[in-house]
Amino acid sequence: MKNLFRPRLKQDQQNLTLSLDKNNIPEHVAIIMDGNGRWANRRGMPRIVGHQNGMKAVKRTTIAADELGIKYLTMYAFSTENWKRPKDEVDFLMKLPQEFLALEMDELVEKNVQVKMMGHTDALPKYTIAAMEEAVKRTENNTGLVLNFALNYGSRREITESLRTAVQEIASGTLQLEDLNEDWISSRLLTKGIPDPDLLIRTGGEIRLSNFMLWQLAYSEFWFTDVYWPEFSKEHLIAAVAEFQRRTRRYGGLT
Ligand code: V07
Repeated sequence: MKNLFRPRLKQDQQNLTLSLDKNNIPEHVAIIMDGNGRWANRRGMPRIVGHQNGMKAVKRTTIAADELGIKYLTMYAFSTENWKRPKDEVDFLMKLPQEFLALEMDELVEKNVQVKMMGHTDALPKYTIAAMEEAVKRTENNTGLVLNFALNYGSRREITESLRTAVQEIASGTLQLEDLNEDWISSRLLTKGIPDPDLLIRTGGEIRLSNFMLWQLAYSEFWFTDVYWPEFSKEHLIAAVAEFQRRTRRYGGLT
């Protein structure tokens, strides 16, 4: 099952990186990190081992993205649909932010990464929220790559809530109907202050959006791979960015 063509040498990786156009690096990359459970199953291990290894891939990919010059990285860690999974698995997932903080954060803090969060956090256990808030707080003065975790995120709910706000503000007279435009809506979404993704990556073989950033991905390039998330490496990220550059080159200078 091992991919014999995956470059293993630092030199190969540098050559791959050098093949990219430095002037056309996507500013914001969003990732649907799928295939953790299946990766574990294939090895005869419990699904949670897949999630554990998925967490390591989060750190690895963040560092790789930073090295390529990507400025914003949004990672879909838990969807509003994920509550339907077995309770044991959900309980385990809810402990991952804590574990990430304990095991993986030091290196990211050192690399000047800023952690942000988007999602409907009300429904999460207290210790999950506490760990996320600590990750955000520990990095709030950092100025490097923004690592934005989507946790208990659902795009239709996000859009629905902005619509409710709009109707309320119009009813109370604080918003005029003619001022309700695309910019107003964008400014009320959970991504406020973050540019729309230039590139969406989904691992794990499924070719769908699964209620992820429906508004924000309107003009993004999509890149899908069968690779399971725990196996995602810098080479895959470079391949995705290279494909992004091939597709956007024809507009060169015009966009
Ligand atoms: C989760 C690991 C990645 C693969 C996809 C699902 C499992 C990192 C976090 C995290 C979240 C917030 C934070 C620090 C770390 C995380 C969940 C699941 C729920 F401040 N990975 N990861 N959270 N997985």
